Amino acid sequence: MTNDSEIKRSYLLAKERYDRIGVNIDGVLEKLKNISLSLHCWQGDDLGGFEKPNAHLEGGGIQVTGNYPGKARTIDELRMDLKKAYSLIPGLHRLNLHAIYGEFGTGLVDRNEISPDHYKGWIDWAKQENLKLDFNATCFSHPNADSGFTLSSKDKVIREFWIEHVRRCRSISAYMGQELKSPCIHNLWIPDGTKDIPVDRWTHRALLKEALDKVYETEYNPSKMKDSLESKLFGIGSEAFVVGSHEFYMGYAISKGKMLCLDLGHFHPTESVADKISAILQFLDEILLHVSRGVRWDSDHVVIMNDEVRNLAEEIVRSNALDNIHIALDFFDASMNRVGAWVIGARATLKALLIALLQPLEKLKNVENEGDLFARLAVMEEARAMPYGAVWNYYCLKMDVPPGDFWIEDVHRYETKVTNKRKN
Ligand code: RNT
Ligand code: ZN
Repeated sequence: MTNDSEIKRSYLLAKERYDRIGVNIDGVLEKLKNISLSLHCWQGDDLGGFEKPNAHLEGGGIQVTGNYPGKARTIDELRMDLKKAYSLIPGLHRLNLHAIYGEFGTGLVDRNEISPDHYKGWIDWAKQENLKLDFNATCFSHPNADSGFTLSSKDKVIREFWIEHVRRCRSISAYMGQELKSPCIHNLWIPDGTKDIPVDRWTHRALLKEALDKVYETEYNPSKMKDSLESKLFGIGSEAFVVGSHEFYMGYAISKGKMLCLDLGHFHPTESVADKISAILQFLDEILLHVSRGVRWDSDHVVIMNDEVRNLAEEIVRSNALDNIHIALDFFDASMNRVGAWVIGARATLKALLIALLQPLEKLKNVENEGDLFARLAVMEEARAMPYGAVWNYYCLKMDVPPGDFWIEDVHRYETKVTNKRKN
């Protein structure tokens, strides 16, 4: 049982301390409440999807490892698990779907045949649950992606197949956005690249540019859908060359007014994604973030509140860019309870945003402008010891979700009652 009065008492003490450093907690909590994370459906079933015959995640530069029991096997199970996860995350959030999660009936509906009808069930469910949707083309786990190339393939038939898929995904996104009255972000990531040093980088990039121009021919009203493009440094099997690199998509996005998607796991380990925010937003109005955690060769570990995530949140707040940044989660770990993984990542991201909103920004700007560099660093350091945990617990209580670690037992209970009964 949570001790509500203790949480309130700690909060009031914390509030006094924040007042003293010039931070208005009520304003902060109001801002936090307005932030919606886009929760990725694919953590719930290890990116399996619901195509028949079942697609297997093979190749495509990404890999899920682990065989923890209880993954969602059907759309209903996935919805049930998502609902559980949302109930443990404070705030109102979005759902990020991949194209392979449609309701395709019993036959095979190939990727170049999908239509809004296949996602009607998700839209109805989203309406019922008061969720908004985002969407992604699935350009991997398919025989036409086996060569390692999709939109940038030298094979015209393959290229056209994927162009058709992505075009359809954009129209499905527009339909979702219209139905749910909130712009649906359609994010495009393709696995294209090579394991070893290629000779002809040029042709693949030229082909990708040409294919993208076809994909984006149809213009949609931004009140219905918005496009974003996601770069990557390397993937499994594409260590030497990735067609859709950061420079490639940044050039494309800026020249066409599209959004850029920055995935925390897709850059050199010492490169700071936080630093890119204020640079890119000089040229683009909006950015999509894939909050993830890279660990050595993997770019998709469960998000925790590490320095990278904290720095990112801080930079968003310092750039006054909360309205320009869309925050999605992107990780998949099949070695632990999947609902728990969603909740860890979402709560960590929100906590980082809370800490960022609680920073004594005015004070920091003043000492910086005065050239007092020692004080700037000292204020930052002392801010780390402020009692944000008490504010977080109070916020959870206010938002009607378990504070502190009380949600862990909820996940265990759900595991015993629901997911452990699934025979995979
Ligand atoms: C892959 C990208 C991409 C995927 C999802 C499933 O490296 O990060 O965003 O994780 O599309
Ligand atoms: Zn990503």
